[in-house]
Amino acid sequence: MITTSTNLKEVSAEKAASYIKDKMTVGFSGFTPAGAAKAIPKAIARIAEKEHAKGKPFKIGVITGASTGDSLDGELARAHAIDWRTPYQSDKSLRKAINKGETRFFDMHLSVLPQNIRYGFLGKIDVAIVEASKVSEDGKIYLTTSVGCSPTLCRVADKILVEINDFHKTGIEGLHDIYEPLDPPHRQPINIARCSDRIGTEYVQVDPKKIVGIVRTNIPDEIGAFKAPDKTTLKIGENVANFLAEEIAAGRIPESFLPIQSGVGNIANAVLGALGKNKAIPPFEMFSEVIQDSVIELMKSGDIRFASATSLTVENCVLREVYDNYNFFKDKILLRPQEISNNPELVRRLGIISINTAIEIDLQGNVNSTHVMGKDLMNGIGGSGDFTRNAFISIFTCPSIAKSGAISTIVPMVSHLDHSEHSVQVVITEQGIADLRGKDPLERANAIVHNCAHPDYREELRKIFSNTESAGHIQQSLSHAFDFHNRFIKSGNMQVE
Ligand code: 0RQ
Repeated sequence: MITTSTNLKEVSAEKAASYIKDKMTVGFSGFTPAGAAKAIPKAIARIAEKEHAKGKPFKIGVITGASTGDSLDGELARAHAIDWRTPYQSDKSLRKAINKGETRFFDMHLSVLPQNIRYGFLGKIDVAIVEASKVSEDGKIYLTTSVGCSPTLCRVADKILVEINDFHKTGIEGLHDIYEPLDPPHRQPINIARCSDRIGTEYVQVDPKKIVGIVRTNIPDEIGAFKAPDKTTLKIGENVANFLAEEIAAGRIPESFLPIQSGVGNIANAVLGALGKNKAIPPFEMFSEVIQDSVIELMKSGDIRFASATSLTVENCVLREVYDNYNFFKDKILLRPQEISNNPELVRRLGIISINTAIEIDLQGNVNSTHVMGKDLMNGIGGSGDFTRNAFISIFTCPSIAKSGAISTIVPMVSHLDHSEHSVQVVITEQGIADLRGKDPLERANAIVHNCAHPDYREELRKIFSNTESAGHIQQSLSHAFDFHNRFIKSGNMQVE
C-alpha cells in the first residue's frame, strides 16, 4: 500500500528539487506553517543560490494555501528565488522582499485561490509539492496538518512531488474531508448544512503517474508560540464575549449560539480564550480556516464542541496531544480545502459570527487589514474577507493604539481598504464596542470615536468630523483625512505635539 513500490520512487530532496527550473510556477502545500512542504523548498533555495553564484537566473512563481514556514517562504526569499507569490504570507524575509519590490505579490481572498487556478487565471502550474502522511500506489495522497489548496494544485500540476513526513505517521489520518467543486456552469450547491457534515474523501486522488518523486522526512511544523494574552488582548476578548452574550440575551443570536470564525494571531487567540470563559456563551462550534492552540484547549474543557477548518495550526506539543488522544479529537476536528472552509455560500448559510483583526479602522468602519501606512504589506487579507462579507455578524477587533501609543488604530480615513463599511458591523477594542448596525455615517463616527478610540486621540478624531468643511452625508474632510498618517511619517508619532 505505502511508498515502497517501484512505481513511487523515493528520492533525495536534492533530486526532487532538480525538477524545478527557472521561471516555473510551483504550488506548495501549506496553510500557515501547518502541513507546508519543508525539505524540497529548502533544496530549491540551495539550487537558486548556486545558479545565482554562476550568474544565472533562477526565480519561480510560488503558490501555497496561505502563509507557510521558514523552510519555504523564508529560505526561498533569502535565496532571492521568488519571482511572484500569492495568496498570503507572514514571513519576515519574504515581507522584506515584497516591500522592496523584489518579489511581486498579489493579495487574494483565500477561498477563490483554487478556482482561480482552475480557471487558468494564474497560468500553468508546473509542479505541485505537497506534504503527506502516506501515499498509495494508486495515487491516494493523505495530507498532514492542512488541506489548503493542495487538492487543486495536485490535480492541475504537470508533475507532483510528495514529502512523506513521518512526524504525522499516526494521528492525522481520517481528519480530512476532500471535495473539489465543479466549475461553472456545472457547479452544484455545496451540500453542507452543519459544520460537521462530510461530503468528500479522506485523501486526495491523483493520477499516480504524475508523482515523480517521494521524499521521506520527519520534520515538525514550524509553528511559533503565541504571545501570552496581556491586559489589552484580555480586555478585547472580554468585550467580544460580553457583546455576544448580550446579543444572545436580546434574542438576536439563537440561544444555541452560532458557529464562530476567528482569525489568526495573538489577539484572535486571546478572544477565543475569553469566549470559552464566558458562562453566558454555550459550548459552540467553529467554522473557520485555522484551528489554533486555544481551540484545542477549549475542546478539552468542553467549551468547543467541533471545529471545521483548513489547517491545524498548533504548537507541536499540542499536536502531539491531539495525536495521542486521537479517539477524543477525531469526531471534533475536520480539515477541508480552503475553498470549502472559507466558502461564502457556506458562511452565509451556516450563520457564521466572524471575528478578525484589523491594522486600522476609520470613522465609517472601513478596515485596513493588510498595509501599514497604506504602503508596506504586513501579511495579506487571508480569509478575513471571505468571512466578513458573508457573516451573520461581522466583528473587527484591534487594540486602540499600536507601537506604544505612537499609532492610533482608529484613523480618520484608512490608508488602504480591505473591508468596506458595508461589510463591517461591529468594531471592538480594549476601550469598548461600537455596534455600527443601523447607524448613519455621523452616528458611526461618534460610536467609533467615543467607544473604541484611545482617549489620547479622541479629541483630534472628533475635530476631523466636526470641522465645518466636513458637512455632507459623510462628515469627511479630505484635506485632513490623512493628517494622522502624515504626522506619523514626519515625526514617528500620530499625536499632535
Ligand atoms: O507589530 O509584531 O512588531 O509587535 O502589527 O499586531 O497586535 O500582535 O496582532 O498578531 O493579531 O496581528 C492585522 C497583522 C494583526 C493580523 C494583523 C503591528 C503591531 C504588531 C501584529 P510587532 P498584533 P495580531 C484568517 C484571518 C489579516 C489576515 C486575516 C492579520 C503587529 O491579524 O494579518 O485577518 N490580519 N486573516 O504593533 C502599524 C498599525 C498597526 C501595526 C498593528 N496600525 N500600524 N503597525 N500593528 N496595528 C487567517 C488567515 O487568513 C491565514
